Amino acid sequence: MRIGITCYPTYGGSGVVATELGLELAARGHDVHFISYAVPVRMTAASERLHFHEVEMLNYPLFDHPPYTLALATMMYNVAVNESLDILHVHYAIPHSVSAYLARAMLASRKLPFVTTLHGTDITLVGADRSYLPITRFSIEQSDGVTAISDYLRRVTLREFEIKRPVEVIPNFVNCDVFEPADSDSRRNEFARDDEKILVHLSNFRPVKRVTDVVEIFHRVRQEMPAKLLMIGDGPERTAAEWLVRDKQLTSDVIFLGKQNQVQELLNCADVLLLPSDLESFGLAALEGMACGVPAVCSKVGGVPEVITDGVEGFLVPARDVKTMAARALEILSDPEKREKMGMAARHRAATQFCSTKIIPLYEDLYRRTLESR
Ligand code: GMT
Repeated sequence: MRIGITCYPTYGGSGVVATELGLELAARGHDVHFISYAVPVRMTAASERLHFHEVEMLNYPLFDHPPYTLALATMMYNVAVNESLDILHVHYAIPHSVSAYLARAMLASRKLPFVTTLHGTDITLVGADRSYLPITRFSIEQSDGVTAISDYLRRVTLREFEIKRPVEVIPNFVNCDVFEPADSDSRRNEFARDDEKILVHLSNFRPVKRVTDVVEIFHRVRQEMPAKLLMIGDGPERTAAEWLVRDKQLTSDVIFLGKQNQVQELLNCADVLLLPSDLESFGLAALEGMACGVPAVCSKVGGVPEVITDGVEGFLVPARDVKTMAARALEILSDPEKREKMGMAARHRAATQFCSTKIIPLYEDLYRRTLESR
């Protein structure tokens, strides 16, 4: 198939999922055309089946807000015509599904179905804003196929948006050959001494991620044992987190690594992953850690319980309860046997339920069904 994929190219779960999906589809012989305003962060591989089309914006003084939705729709139309696309797959409803709707309408005689994948904040935060709700609902209803990355998100979408059409759950996935437990080449020694434990956090440092809670949890752990915290990512809450690190006199134990691409190498150094978000529709970072054999301590919110069973692959704790999260992290870190057992369970769950080899065929099947039904 010739597949157009649109996503936000920035550091965020939906862009990561869309990019990894494109890479996997290309590896399986499909022609994949990414259409966005920048090359997606994890699109590091090059192949004859992977293409990128940049949406360029006309900056005319009249426009206070250049109309990206229209520029994107135009580029979708152009790529569809020039590359004979069979289908478009947009990740994150706003504004991508609206652009896809316009491109499909412009191509009426050729038929260009589009699939929308909902990721979370497009529904829970942005889409639920009353100013965006009607057009988000409209573009979801108009999509030829709709998927949500967890059953939690499917239920919220149907309820909040009163969607009448079916929404399928296709969970997020991880390449289990890339994200796998460390061998002897682990970079652990770059960050910690042998007697120190390593905790890790990976996100875009948005307020919903509660990165200051990560520091609070680490502070409590650090009072009990020698440890280091790796902070992977960047975003609006980094300054607050750095301030708290200085305030708690943890500067020599907390390492801010910024945005990284080869996150598997860093996850592989860790003993436990912290994800204390206020909300997660899925929690891709936790899954990537699990595939590397790292148990996670997460907030019990949204779709996270669909990925982690409390006490098996990690622990689920009510959001903002940093005291219990620290206690749970210590429980793992102070008991090597428990850490080993949970790490193995985490890897097993990731490999048996969320491996890309299991999930990518579900998307291929959806594309085929969507094409047949048009
Ligand atoms: O969490 C973010 O801030 C990024 C956001 C996105 O859309 O890029 O992530 C959402 O999609 C991820 C990939 O499907 C999920 O793993 C995250 O749980 C989800 N974030 C939230 O629901 C807050």
